[in-house]
Amino acid sequence: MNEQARTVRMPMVGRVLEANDDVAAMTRGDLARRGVFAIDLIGAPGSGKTALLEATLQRLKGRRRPAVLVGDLATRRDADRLARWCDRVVQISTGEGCHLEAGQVRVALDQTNLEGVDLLFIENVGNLICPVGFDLGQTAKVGMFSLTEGDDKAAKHPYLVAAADLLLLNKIDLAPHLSFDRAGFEADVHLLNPTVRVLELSAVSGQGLDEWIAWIDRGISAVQGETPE
Ligand SMILES: Nc1nc2c(ncn2[C@@H]2O[C@H](COP(=O)(O)OP(=O)(O)O)[C@@H](O)[C@H]2O)c(=O)[nH]1
Ligand SMILES: [Mg+2]
Ligand SMILES: [Zn+2]
Repeated sequence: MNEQARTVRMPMVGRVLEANDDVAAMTRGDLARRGVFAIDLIGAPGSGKTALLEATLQRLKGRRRPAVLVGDLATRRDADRLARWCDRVVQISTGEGCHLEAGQVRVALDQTNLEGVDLLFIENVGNLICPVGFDLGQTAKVGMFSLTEGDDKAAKHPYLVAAADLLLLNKIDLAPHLSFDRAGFEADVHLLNPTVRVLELSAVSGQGLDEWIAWIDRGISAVQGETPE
């Protein structure tokens, strides 16, 4: 057998904590009662999660009332970046934890004034693998890939692709400098999740942000039982 080509299948790091799902269900109920559209944003370190949230918060200023939870092993650098644009930001320090869990989100929400909040962003720990298996009580899971990661990453991370309600392909401004097969990437995505939308965008140039904001607006309308404009 060709050793280089051998594949060893590993079980998904998944629903190891049933208690996690119970806590997530409570959070989901609370957020739904409050009319909060909650997004769990999952992507690799450096894919541009915080950059996208910075650009998004700027665009939503004065029009929506967002809150943000951001998970990292260490530092509150992301929270400091985001606090420039939003006054309800909580950094969750996970220590050695490589994903957020529902209990951490619940504690952070208890420390957040949710009065009037209609939108919650949860920036998960930079990791494409185990965050997928931990329900946080979100309304939607958004997966982020970026051009600098290479066009094979959707195929290599099937659980995120399959679980995502929306996939973002960030750093599209760098396309002229990279050999990234966008059609091949989309084909891999749609083999794993035929209906998911792939939204190409750039947190830096702003390309695609109108569509992203429109998707968020539709999510808020749906949660609040409004007819979308
Ligand atoms: N060219 C380009 N750079 C980006 C874009 N989004 C993020 N970056 C850069 O990528 C790096 C990592 O971004 P960051 O938001 O910290 O990623 P995170 O770890 O996923 O939160 C930073 O240097 C950003 O300026 C983008 O759309 N285009
Ligand atoms: Mg970040
Ligand atoms: Zn983990």
